[in-house]
Amino acid sequence: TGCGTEAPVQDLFEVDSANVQYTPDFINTKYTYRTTAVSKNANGKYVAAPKETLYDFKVDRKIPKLGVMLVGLGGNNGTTVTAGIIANRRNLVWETKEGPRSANYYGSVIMGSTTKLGTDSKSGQEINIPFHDLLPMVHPNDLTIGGWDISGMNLAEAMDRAKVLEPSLKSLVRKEMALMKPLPSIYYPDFIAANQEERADNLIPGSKAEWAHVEQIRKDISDFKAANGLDKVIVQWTANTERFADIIEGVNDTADNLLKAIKEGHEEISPSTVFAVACILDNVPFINGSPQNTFVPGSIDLAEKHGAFIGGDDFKSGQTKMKSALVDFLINAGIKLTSIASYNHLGNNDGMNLSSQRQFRSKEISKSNVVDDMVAANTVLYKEGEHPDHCVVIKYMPAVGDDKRALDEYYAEIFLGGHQSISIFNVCEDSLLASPLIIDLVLVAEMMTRIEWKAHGADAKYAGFHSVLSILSFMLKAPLTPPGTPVINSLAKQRAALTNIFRACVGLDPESDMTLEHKLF
Ligand code: NAI
Ligand code: DG6
Repeated sequence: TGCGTEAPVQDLFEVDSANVQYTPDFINTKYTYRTTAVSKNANGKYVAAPKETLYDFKVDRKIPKLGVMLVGLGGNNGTTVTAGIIANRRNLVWETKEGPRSANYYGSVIMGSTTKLGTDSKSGQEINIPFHDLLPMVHPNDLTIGGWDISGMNLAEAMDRAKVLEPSLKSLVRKEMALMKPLPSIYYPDFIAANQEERADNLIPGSKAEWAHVEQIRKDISDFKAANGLDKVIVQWTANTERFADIIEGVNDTADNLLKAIKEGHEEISPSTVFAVACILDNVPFINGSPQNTFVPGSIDLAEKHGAFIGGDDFKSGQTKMKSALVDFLINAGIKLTSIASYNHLGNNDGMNLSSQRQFRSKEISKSNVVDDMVAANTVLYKEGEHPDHCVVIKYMPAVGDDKRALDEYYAEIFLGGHQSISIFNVCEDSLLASPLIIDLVLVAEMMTRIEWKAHGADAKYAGFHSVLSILSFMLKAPLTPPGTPVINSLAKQRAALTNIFRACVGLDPESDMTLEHKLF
């Protein structure tokens, strides 16, 4: 290793570089960030100049005992992810009509995918390692799970209601799930569909925002932490999609106004924003897995003031994940995509909530914006302001339950006026696709709490990443980014950002895939 002590044996690899030092507690790295600065000269010609910036990264190697609290614990996602973690922790195997199945983390980029570490110095072959081993990350089997729901069902009954898991698997986790009961939550009926009222039987009193709600949530988190001997907690919203909140000057536009509005019981503050505020005040990372505008400007301002992490919005599981890969492929292949017709129907409780217009509108917005940056980047195919037609339809069809059907038609113009049509029929088992994303969001958000960096030099002070964790974009449909910074929707770019930031933390250059070592004649 560089000039420090040996990396502990639990690390799968160590970096042999003078720029990287391992101590028992930290990995310290001097990293050269190489970019290209572009300007225009007097003749209007672009001038591209290679630029180098030196940073110091510091990664805390101590893996904490981590808790995750889900808002919406008794829903389809909440029960599926909980049962999935129990199944993995206990290495369960269960019978299905196709034979025995065993617990896995398929669908999690952190637990189910690998990344290229480098090239074998002797054979020239790629060496790939599990993504999870790039940095010292929490293992999902070690997560302690808790949370809130407006429905008071224990998780065994709630997983039956969800109709997601095989009966044979349910019977193996039933005992443990039955012992788990969501904490009472806040319910402001105007924010979710009226058809949800029936399940709202586990409530903290009050039907609009109030400061006591913030305090109760903060208490719930600190009680959960103490009761389970946890070092850290991450909170994630996987509750019903809310309608958008109006952005009102003096109410939710700044941190101070937002706090005041909650104290005054303003009706335009949503439950998800109240949860976000409670978490931010205690520096508990808060991630929004639904499409609504939880992060009104005042909550982003508050997070920045407290240096607290927030991330969102809306899990990107089946149809949209496919879209952010396919549109990237088409446009980068020089094919002019002219329309996307995206239809889907589903029959779970999420679908029932989305059958209400105002909640559907939140989802429509988050599903519609996912191609904007890819279109805007291709100035050869699209004139300024030109955009493919894009239509999103969602219908509630109880019979198909959680097995959402997504039908997409991509229509594109090709060489010399020809056309290419791609039709996709995608059966997205909604909660089984979303649950691994919930895990990834927790693991990455936690990792980010242990990374500090600064400009290289004696005077600079270490700091964390910006409060808005745009590194989580791969898992999210409408990625929240620091105010004024670009949104990246391309799935490939999102994964590259995640991989290469992690590589930078251990002093490794971005993986360029140039493989020049194999190309010299
Ligand atoms: P679900 O309807 O089964 O579960 C939501 C749960 O939240 C319910 O148990 C409900 O009682 C509870 N809830 C509602 N308001 C609450 C509040 N104020 N406090 C605490 N609990 C509350 O829905 P599902 O399928 O689990 O999805 C959850 C959210 O994730 C939805 O907003 C959905 O749009 C979003 N989502 C789901 C994806 C998926 O593939 N399953 C992907 C992308 C987003
Ligand atoms: C209808 O699309 C219901 C939604 O909640 C989705 O199932 C969820 O947002 C996942 O969407 P996608 O587009 O990532 O499959």
